[in-house]
Amino acid sequence: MTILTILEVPDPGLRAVAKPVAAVDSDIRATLADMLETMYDARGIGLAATQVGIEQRLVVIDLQEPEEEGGDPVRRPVTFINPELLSVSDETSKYNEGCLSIPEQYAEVERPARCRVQWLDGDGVRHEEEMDGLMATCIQHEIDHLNGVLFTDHISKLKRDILMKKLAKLRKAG
Ligand code: GNR
Ligand code: NI
Repeated sequence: MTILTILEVPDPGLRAVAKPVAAVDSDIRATLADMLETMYDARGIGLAATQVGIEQRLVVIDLQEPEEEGGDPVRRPVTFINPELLSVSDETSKYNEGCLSIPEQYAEVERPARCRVQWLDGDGVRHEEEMDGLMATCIQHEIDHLNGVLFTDHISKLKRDILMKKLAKLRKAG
C-alpha cells in the first residue's frame, strides 16, 4: 500500500473529469486501498481519485471521526466505483465543508439534504441506497470532484476570494 500525493488548488488536475471504470479488477482494488490509506493519513472523511491525480470514477468514504473516539478508531470504510446520483431531494441542508485539496479552509455549502446513489463495490456488486445527513453531503462533495467541481464553486465569489486569500496567507506562513 502507498500513501498518494493529494493535489491542492489551483492544480489543474482537480478540474479533470474522471472516466467511468470499465472493469472492476485487482488494479482498481489496489487503487481503492491506496486511496483509503491516503485518506486516513490525511485525516479526511472522504477522498476522490481526482484528488490524487487518477482520472477514474473512484471514491472512498469513512465518516468515523477518530478524534472523537475514546480508544482505537473503528474504521467503517465504504468504497464506491462509478457512483451516480439517481435523484436528489428538493429539501436542502447546509454543512460547513472542508476539502483536503483546499487545506484548512471551510465554508457553509447548501446541497440537497438527501440523495439516492448507485455504485459498484470492489467485487463489482451493484448497490443502491438513499443517503442523508453527513453521508449525503460527503458523497455529493466526492462526485463533484469526479466532475472537476470543488466546494468553493458552490459559494459566492466574495466568500471564495476571502477563502483563497486565507489559504495564500497560510501557505506563506508555512
Ligand atoms: O475530510 C473532509 N471533510 C468534509 C467535511 C464536510 C464535507 C465534506 C468533507 S470531504 C473532506 C475530504 C475531501 O476533501 N474529500 O474530497
Ligand atoms: Ni474534497
